[in-house]
Amino acid sequence: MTARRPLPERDVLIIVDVQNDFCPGGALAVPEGDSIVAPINRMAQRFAHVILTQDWHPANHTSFASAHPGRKPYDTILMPYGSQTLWPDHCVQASTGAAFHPRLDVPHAAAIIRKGIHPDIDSYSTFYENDRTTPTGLVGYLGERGLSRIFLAGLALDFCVRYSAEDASAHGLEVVIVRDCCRAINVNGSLDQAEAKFSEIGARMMTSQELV
Ligand code: VGL
Ligand code: ZN
Repeated sequence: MTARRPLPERDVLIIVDVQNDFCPGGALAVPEGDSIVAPINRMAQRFAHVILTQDWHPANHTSFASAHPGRKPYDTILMPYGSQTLWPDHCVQASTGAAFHPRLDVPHAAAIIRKGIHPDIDSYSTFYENDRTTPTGLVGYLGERGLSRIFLAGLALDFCVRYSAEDASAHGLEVVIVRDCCRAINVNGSLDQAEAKFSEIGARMMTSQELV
């Protein structure tokens, strides 16, 4: 891609969960999670369409290990909607941990999709909750605006970014992963599984240097 040529009108950048709790010092810190903030800010300037997502759980959310006596973070349990990794309490609605990283600077973002708001179900994908059927409305939002190619950046590569990519691809959207603008949690083989999924769905890998 030639530098500075305007991106096609159908392109949208989705910045996933760049929140304090997913950065070093946070409750569910992703290694180097904060290192993606500066390149994301730079790259976002090239996009006319930007959407932010925000993990946004009620206290006692079912994805928290603390809600399951005898369980600890990173255990896996079976929920009515399938298998669920249990997490430390994180991104509790309106807490400092749930706030965007203070250096995230994307004032032209047009929408914020909040996910994981229902007490009894987790949500990684920014399109569907983990039952894979309860929608967030993002498919309709993108469709109505004619946005058909999504660039994904953020945290965590092996959870929210991965499931967002899968759902987007299932809806016929073209998916680009901006690899240097993502970081992974990497628990129980999740990073390898995510990479395998990305190639299975034909997601394109790019770097932010190719975009700025
Ligand atoms: C996420 C674990 C728990 C994510 C959210 O956004 O990737 N991961 N909640
Ligand atoms: Zn969460």
